[in-house]
Amino acid sequence: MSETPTITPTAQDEELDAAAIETGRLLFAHECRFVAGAATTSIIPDPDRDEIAFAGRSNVGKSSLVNALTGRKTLARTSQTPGRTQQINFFLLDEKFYLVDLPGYGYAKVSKEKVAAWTEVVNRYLRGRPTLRRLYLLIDARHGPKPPDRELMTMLDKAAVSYQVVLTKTDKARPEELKRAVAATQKELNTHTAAHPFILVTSARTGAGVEEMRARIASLAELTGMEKG
Ligand SMILES: Nc1nc2c(ncn2[C@@H]2O[C@H](COP(=O)(O)OP(=O)(O)OP(=O)(O)O)[C@@H](O)[C@H]2O)c(=O)[nH]1
Ligand SMILES: [Mg+2]
Repeated sequence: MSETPTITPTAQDEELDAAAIETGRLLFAHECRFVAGAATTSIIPDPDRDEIAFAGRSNVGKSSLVNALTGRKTLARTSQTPGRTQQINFFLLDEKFYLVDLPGYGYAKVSKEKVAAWTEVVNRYLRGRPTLRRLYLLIDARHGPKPPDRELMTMLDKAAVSYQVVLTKTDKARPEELKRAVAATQKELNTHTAAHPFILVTSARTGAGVEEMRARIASLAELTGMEKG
């Protein structure tokens, strides 16, 4: 395990003050409950509230980050085996907005047919969700963006879905790996129109970057007025 990374979201984005961190903490201290698991587009909840979603390759740590943000270890199921999340899971935070945990793309250890089926569901969801305010695209801090991440970015640009990259598992990344991943991601972001220019840097294991991310989401919620419909 390496030291806590020195690159933090605040080093690159507008400074977060203590009040913003507290607002984020308070928001995520509210109740968060599972409301739906959709394996087909027909049973996705109506777009009756705003939402934010978590996407990325299998095993990158999407479900773990949802748990870290909400401070609940077992809200979203996680696994060492890629392909744990096989449906789109909706969690309602503070009765206000949904956190959406998506199945991963990439090297899931399940049948090709199954992967193809859920990829289709995820793509349809991403292209046609008017209430999706921000997609967090998770990328492993040891590896940086891979071809499937680029493909997703291009698709999101076309669909005009606002998204932001979150580097994950920084506790496992050596400082030079993290630096390389940040540089490669920044270079990639320059070519994508719908991408947020700043990168969030997190570890669900150590909690690094998690309170900053809560604060960012809280300010996004204020900005878009994420409220009950
Ligand atoms: N060291 C470390 N391990 C992590 C971190 N986040 C997740 N993991 C581990 O990575 C594995 C995959 O985590 P998940 O959260 O299930 O990943 P996922 O992206 O939801 O995976 P799918 O549902 O298969 O797409 C689990 O063994 C987690 O414990 C982290 O920040 N640091
Ligand atoms: Mg998962």
